[in-house]
Amino acid sequence: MKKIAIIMGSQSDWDTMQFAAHTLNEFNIEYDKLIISAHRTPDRLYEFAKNSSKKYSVIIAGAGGSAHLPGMVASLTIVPVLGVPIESNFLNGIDSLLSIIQMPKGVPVGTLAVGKSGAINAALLSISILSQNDKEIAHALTLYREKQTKSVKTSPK
Ligand code: RP5
Repeated sequence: MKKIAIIMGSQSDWDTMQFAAHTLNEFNIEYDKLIISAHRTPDRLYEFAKNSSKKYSVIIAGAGGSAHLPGMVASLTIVPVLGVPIESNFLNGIDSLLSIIQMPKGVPVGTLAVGKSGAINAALLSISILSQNDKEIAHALTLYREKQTKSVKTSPK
């Protein structure tokens, strides 16, 4: 089975992107985690994206600020790209969010929430995509949702 790729523009993004990795671990889904910067390592980006369809079924891409990594990767592959806007110092991630979400028509990036929630949901959405062709993953995701539902108390403490 093809893996998931978790890519990020910088080491500093790992504080957020580790939550995508933890979530994939919970489901025993194999992934690679890679630092690929669109502006600092453009050749690495090109190499990765051009070969990505051989190895990966979904790419989760975290980036902050002028966050062009997810869009650039999406321009070079038809593997689905899920973008996670990293919470930046300047605008708390609004800059990252708008950079990733505002892809002009033709090359989509599925954009998740800013920060930890986005990283976790990018992993869950990847799992949901995989579950369409894998009954075991579908079952695990259904159990995850049921457990989550049961964990919600009817009244606050
Ligand atoms: C982006 O610039 C990265 O995705 C990161 O969120 C941001 C800041 O990077 P560092 O200066 O911390 O390496 O490319």
